[in-house]
Amino acid sequence: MSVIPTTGTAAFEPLAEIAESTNDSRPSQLLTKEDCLEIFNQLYLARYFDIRLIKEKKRGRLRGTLYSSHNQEAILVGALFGLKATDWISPIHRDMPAFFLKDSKFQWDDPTRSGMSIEEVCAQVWGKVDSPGRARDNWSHIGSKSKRIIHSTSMLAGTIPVAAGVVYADRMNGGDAVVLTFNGEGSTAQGIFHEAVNFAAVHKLPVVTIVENNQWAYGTPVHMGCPTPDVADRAHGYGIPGLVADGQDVFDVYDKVMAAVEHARSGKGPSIVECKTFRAYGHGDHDDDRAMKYRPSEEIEKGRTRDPIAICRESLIERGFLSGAEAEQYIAERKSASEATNDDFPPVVVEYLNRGIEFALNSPLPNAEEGAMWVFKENA
Ligand SMILES: Cc1ncc(C[n+]2csc(CCOP(=O)(O)OP(=O)(O)O)c2C)c(N)n1
Ligand SMILES: [Mg+2]
Repeated sequence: MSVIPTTGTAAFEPLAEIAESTNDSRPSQLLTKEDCLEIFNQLYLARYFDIRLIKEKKRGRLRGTLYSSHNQEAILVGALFGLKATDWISPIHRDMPAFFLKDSKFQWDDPTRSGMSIEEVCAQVWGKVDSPGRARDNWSHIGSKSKRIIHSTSMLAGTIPVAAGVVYADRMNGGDAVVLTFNGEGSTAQGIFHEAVNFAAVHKLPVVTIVENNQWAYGTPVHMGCPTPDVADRAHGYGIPGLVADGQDVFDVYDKVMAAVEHARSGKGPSIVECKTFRAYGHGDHDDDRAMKYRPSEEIEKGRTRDPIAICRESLIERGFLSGAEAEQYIAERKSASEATNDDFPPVVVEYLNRGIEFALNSPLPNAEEGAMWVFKENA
């Protein structure tokens, strides 16, 4: 994996260092054993959330469209792990776990942390009154100013200009916040993507654009949406760095995003971090059967071989952080929702999500009168 060649000016030094650094000097090598095990648990949590929702829907306990993040969890966990609580994020449809993973390092249950609680997120998924969206919109269409999560919308790439504006304002107020915007590779072909990244580049705003390149935008393959070999090549046009990360390797994502975050925080401006991955299922669950037809079966099989949980497990064994029976305790990798059971996941993960689901099931539906509220300004 390498930094895409840029103009080679000194402004890009920290990112160039990452590309050239030896294994020992990468940011992830400074992570402690506890950090690494926490990252491993977060991967399990993101995977379990996905698998459990698929099971819940099959049981008829859930409605709505599932945009699975299966096989893409390392991007969310690796990108979010090194952020400060004061940083902003801008997730989209495939990033549901980002809402509860933000600022969750060792403090999943802390109500004051700068991320949504698992209860809030589950209530959102179940369309209940205690959710941020109060059943008014799609699952991922939520945000929180106080938790520094930019409200997700359906308009692909439409939140990047919002993100740029938010950190522009933060800088003017003396803050040092960075924003991570998450986007599919298909979204990078939108006009607004170019406008927003250009604006961020001109004003040297601390905007890190994460591109989750899962090779498909609904039924459109990446080569029909992007003419360059890497989506990160688009960075050339804005005079900003473009990095390519192995999206299956949580530590490679962490390294590249941390380099981009440091670059942004120190005032050197935005960058693009493309994370190469593969969409495990259909665009949404309504598209699962069709996706088996428009994508060759060999491609699907190959794209799902490098499971992020397995790759993280191997790294932890290599670093001596996992060994013996402990290393083989919970084998969740390469299992579909119908194959995986609770025994494939650490109990802490299962219990955490159970609490969220329990809360959602017990939360009431909103009153019907709410349907006409908040469209126009309400009288206080
Ligand atoms: C501006 C805009 N055009 C089209 C759509 C419909 N749409 C929703 S998701 C999607 C595919 C997005 O692909 P990508 O950006 O690669 O993200 P992925 O779903 O693969 O994670 C499309 C075409 C939309 N929501 N917004
Ligand atoms: Mg895509």
